[in-house]
Amino acid sequence: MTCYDEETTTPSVTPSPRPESPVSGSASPVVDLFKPYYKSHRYLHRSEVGSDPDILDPCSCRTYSGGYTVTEQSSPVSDRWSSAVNLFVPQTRASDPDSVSGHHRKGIYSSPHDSSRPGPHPDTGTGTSTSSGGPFRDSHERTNEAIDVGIGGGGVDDVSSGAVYTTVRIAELPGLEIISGLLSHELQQQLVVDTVREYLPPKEHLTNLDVHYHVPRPFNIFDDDVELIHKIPAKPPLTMSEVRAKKLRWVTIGGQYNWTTKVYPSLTPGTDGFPFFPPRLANLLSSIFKIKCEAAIVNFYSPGDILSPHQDVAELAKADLVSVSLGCDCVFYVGKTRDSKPLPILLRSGDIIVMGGDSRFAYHGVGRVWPDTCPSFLTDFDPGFDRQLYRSWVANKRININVRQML
Ligand SMILES: O=C(O)CCC(=O)C(=O)O
Repeated sequence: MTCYDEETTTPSVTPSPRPESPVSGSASPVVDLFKPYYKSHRYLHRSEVGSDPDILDPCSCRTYSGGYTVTEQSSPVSDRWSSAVNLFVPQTRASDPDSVSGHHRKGIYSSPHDSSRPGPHPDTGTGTSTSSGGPFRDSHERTNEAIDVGIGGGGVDDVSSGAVYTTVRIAELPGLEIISGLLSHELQQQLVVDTVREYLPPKEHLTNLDVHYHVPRPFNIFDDDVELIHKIPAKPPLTMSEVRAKKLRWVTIGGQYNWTTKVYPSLTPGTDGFPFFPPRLANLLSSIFKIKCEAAIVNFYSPGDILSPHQDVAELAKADLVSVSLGCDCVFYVGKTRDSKPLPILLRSGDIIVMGGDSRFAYHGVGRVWPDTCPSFLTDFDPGFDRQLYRSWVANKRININVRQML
């Protein structure tokens, strides 16, 4: 891993030392074109993003003029997805009349132009625009059109009416999709709760902390009565508030990728002894994406953390990689190779990046996580555990659920 600065708290255990991909063609890059972006965005304020034409905002693509060819499509949400969502969100929460529920009911899906989000409101003007030569239409206009005429798209085959989501594609990066508006607020809440309740606790689910500490299992990051004892007796323990504040960087679920040997376990997914992959999450994602969910890394970012550019090449499968963003906003970089100009993308809570096809092995990384940008629907609800602790933890966190098919 190349670390561009000292901001990453635990560089030796951050999830980025990926091997070089055979598809990149070159051994080590001659010129690293990602590096200047990390440097220049390091102190970029969130309010400045809207006026930076070099950063693609999936909610207002027409302001982008950074050189990539951007197209945007609105699509109705499918019945298949609605059913998967209803299975995912427990009935008690789904039946809350003030919240969301129900098949096809409007409001189950968050708007890609969510007005409850912090930061500048996206541009909802009308008309036809071009990025660097690629025509696209304003997403608001397309959204209405999609509702009115009920056209499909984005691989959805069983089309329902009402809810829509948007897919942004980049001509120079075929197979890359940025999807907004597919995950309702309630679904995002449930994913964050599941991260704490289901993904972190099992002893099979290793975290970056396991390298140096005895992590108590089931691991409960809100249990302030316990400390994590250092494996070297002379070293001080870690308090749970330090864990929450910055020290916890990732947990692996399902097939446990070994960051030292850089291989997945030899066990076949689904056979005895293979670590548990949460079935509801698998069902949810595989209902719409071309992936068998077998392994995932859940990344936890605090403001100041970065993830250096890398490729994800450990998986034998060429299936899509599906990456879900929750919590604070960030700038995500993606480029074909390390020495091609990366595309900076503003990611918000609920956005999904799909890396498939020719972009499955693209270089990517995270350059900046903005403090105080976690949407209120993720901070102000009852998560079922200590509300104060939860709130102060999530308010400045970005959580990324990065799901892969191994074989
Ligand atoms: O946090 C993200 O959006 C990307 C994470 C990632 O690239 C990875 O875990 O390999």
